[in-house]
Amino acid sequence: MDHAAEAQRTDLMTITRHVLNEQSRHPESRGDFTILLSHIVLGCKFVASAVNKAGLAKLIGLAGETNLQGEEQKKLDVLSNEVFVKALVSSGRTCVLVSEENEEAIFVDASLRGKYCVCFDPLDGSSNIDCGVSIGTIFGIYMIKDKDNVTLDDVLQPGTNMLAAGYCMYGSSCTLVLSTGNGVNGFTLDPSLGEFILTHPNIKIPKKGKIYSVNEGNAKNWDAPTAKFVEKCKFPLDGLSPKSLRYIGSMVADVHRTLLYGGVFLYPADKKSPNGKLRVLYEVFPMSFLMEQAGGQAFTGKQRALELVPSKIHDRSPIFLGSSDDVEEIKSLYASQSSIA
Ligand code: AFP
Repeated sequence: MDHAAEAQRTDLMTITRHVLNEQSRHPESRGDFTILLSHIVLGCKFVASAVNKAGLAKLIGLAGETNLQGEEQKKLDVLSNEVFVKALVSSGRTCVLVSEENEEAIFVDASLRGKYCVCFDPLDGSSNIDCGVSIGTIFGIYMIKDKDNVTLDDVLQPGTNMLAAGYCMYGSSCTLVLSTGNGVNGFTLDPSLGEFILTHPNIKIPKKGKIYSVNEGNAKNWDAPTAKFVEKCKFPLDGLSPKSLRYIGSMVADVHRTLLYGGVFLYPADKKSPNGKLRVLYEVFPMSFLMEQAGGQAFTGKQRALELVPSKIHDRSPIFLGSSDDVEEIKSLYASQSSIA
């Protein structure tokens, strides 16, 4: 990057300007999505600032509660959740919210109701907070079917119905990656301006990658296709170099690297967790949407991930996502297993 030229840049594409540009291509649009997004962006900025200050402010540490997955909740999780719920409700554009931190869906009061449903994990990867490793917020946005008759079915929709998805990574820089169904764009927070600036336009994942990303500590419980795929990554039969293993254990960071460098991220089913670990509505769907929009694929071991239909808001699913050729290889391993069975 030419830093001198960057410093002189005067035509900045902020995330708001970008979304307004997209909106102008839909003359019927009344700006509701732009308003909703600006509230999500506000939440991300708040969490970015809280994450940066956490060590100093002694925000790190247990809040003394456990969330519904039985995980210890950190203060930052609690804070981030409160910030996002309040930001989304006050946007006046949401109707139903599903958060990783709330057992039940939140139905917004009729006076503040809008047409969007947002499913989100306010601070994913929270076990990484104490050691300063990248963590993130993940979100997926749907449109409700009938504003006057809102039910859980409005969020229990297949991922193919999602209008937009994104994540914000709180790492060495703060990066917000967004797709509104027209490709994927990445914006980096300029702390001096307090604005997300377009830095990664039209992200396309490489067709094939050199990295695989998985928690190999679970290998003894994997099914045969997963074990075979990982074996092939390490000992390729076709004379190619082995793939490198990279695993942070923070989905946003692992998926962000996969999106930019290519390769595959997997959190498969295993004997102990037949549905894997990751949650459909606010982990699997948004990341699968982004992967497909960037030219990659997302597969559950049985089907295209976005075609799942969750039956409960905190459902989990195995997931394999990343470069198209790599996911294709996994699909064919599962296909040959089912043809043997
Ligand atoms: P935490 O929020 O408990 O750190 O879990 C993070 C996460 O949901 C996701 O971000 C990671 O990809 C995955 O779990 C890591 O799981 P393992 O620790 O089992 O590898």
